[in-house]
Amino acid sequence: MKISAAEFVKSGFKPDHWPTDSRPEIAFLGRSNVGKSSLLNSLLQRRGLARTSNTPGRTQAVNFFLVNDGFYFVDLPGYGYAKVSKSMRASWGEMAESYLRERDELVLSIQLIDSRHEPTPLDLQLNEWLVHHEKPHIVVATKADKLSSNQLRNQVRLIEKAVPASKVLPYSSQTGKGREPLLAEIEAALKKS
Ligand SMILES: Nc1nc2c(ncn2[C@@H]2O[C@H](COP(=O)(O)OP(=O)(O)OP(=O)(O)O)[C@@H](O)[C@H]2O)c(=O)[nH]1
Ligand SMILES: [Mg+2]
Repeated sequence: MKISAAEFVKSGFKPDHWPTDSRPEIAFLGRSNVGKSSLLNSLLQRRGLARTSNTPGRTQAVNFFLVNDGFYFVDLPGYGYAKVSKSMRASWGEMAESYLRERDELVLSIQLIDSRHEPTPLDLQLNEWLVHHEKPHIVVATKADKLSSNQLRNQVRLIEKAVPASKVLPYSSQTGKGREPLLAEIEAALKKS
């Protein structure tokens, strides 16, 4: 898939702010600072389109980016940022949760997990939620450039074991590794929609 155009459209803090044109949507989910906005920029090859930061919780609203005038990339707030977290609801922006629950336009959820670490309990909880609700999804192991190829292989295996019902793809927003296979997954999900 070739990206010919990409633009920020809007930030939504509640469902009536979401686009109403029924174009299909691809959502990026994962804990704060895992690299959601960076992944989105890397896929679109547009540095700085989605704001990235070292400060966790940078993305607070649901941000919509129109791609090729045909579909949206949706950058969701990160979870695991609230100080105390007993459940996904308590720890994660309510926006993100209601988006996932209600959004009919959602054709693919891209769940990001940091390749350097074991999935967190919230990562596992979200993954189980996606599997249980039969949401089409893929897991991306982020920041792959921070590991040697040996380490990366081991970490991907570890993540695969933790999310056995999901496909796992390594990715580096720094080098673009994993970009083509992930774009192919996105294209396939759009074709099905
Ligand atoms: N080396 C490396 N650093 C990365 C990669 N992806 C993201 N980062 C860095 O990780 C930090 C967080 O990235 P963001 O893309 O802002 O993370 P986010 O998931 O959108 O964070 P929130 O919006 O706070 O939920 C930034 O300092 C990025 O530069 C990657 O593939 N490789
Ligand atoms: Mg972000």
